[in-house]
Amino acid sequence: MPLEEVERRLREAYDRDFHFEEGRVLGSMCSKPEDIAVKYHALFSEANLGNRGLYPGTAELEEEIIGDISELMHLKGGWGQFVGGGTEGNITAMWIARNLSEKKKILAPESAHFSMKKATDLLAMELVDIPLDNEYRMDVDALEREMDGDVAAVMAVAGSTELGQVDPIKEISEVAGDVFLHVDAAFGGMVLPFLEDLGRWSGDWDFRVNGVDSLSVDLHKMGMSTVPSGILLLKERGYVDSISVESPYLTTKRNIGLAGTRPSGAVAGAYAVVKSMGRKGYRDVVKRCMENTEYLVGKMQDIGFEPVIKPIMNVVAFKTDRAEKIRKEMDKMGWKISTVRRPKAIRMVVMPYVTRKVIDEFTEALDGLGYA
Ligand code: 0PR
Repeated sequence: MPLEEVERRLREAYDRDFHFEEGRVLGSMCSKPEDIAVKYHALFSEANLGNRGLYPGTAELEEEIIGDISELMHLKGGWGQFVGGGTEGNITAMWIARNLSEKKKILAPESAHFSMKKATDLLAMELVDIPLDNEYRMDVDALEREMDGDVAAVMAVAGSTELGQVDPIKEISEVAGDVFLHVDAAFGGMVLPFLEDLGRWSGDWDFRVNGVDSLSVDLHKMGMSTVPSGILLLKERGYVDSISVESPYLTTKRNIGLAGTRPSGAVAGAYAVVKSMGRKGYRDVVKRCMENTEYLVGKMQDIGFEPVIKPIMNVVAFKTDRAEKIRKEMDKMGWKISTVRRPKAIRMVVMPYVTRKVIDEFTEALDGLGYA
């Protein structure tokens, strides 16, 4: 194709996509990455940490950010690596738990992300859904009833996909005892530390809880960095021996993780955004998102919708029997929201690009449907 034609075709596809800055996507857990993240992601586009020895510079950036995020999650020592996202984080954690325990059962809350189904399918493990309490957190008594000698891992969620709810991780850890405990903080990991700073959250949910063995957190969600940017943290470095394989023809003797070639531009992108925003930068973003979430709740209540739970983070769902109908009709008007199955609800994620003006326009359009 002539270059002009190629570029025209790319532009056309780009224009057909929805873009966060247009403000009409209210159901995404990703955000427009910071400019500095995009710039340095592009600069490091050829880097491949799968063959670490060729990229000592990028490897150093990875180590530094893993160190910073470990500190944020109160992990001292341990081990961490960039992964493709929450899915790869969850699958890798379950892979380790299976190999360490040589057992097959995973106990996870009903609210767990669907990537847990992929994990158990791929690893030929068995996923047992643990029911939720009336606040939609994992029911610890129900977990206790399911604990037996076949359990390879318990997993808990810190910031559930549908409601932004946080499981009672300390209590879960007490019930799990010595069994491997994984925390999925894909979304909440870059929200909860700053909610704590703001006095909006208290209670341990990360490596401060002694029994937590692994935790995944995504920088391409509330970390404001480029896709794909997940991080998996392990309490003990030795855990990776259970999944590492010999890689004789590479610059390192053993290869660790699901991916071979690893998309490492995202590491530079993450470095750029984490270091330039710092704790204060993220705290300010979370503060604004929470204020806008509360503004959305107020506006929704004004037009007759009630939240399923008082939002803990910037994910909020509103009860309605007509969730799917509302989603479709709002979609026709260009608004992208998502739905929750249980309880039936419409769901919004108040990402940094969701402004009060957008919320006003959205609630006005929703009110016009007359479905409250
Ligand atoms: N764990 C939790 C708690 C999640 O919410 C998600 C994704 C994952 C794991 C999996 O993460 P990756 O998708 O990075 O592998 N949650 C959203 C979802 O699947 C992600 C999302 C992102 C949805 C952008 C919509 C969107 O526009 O629903």
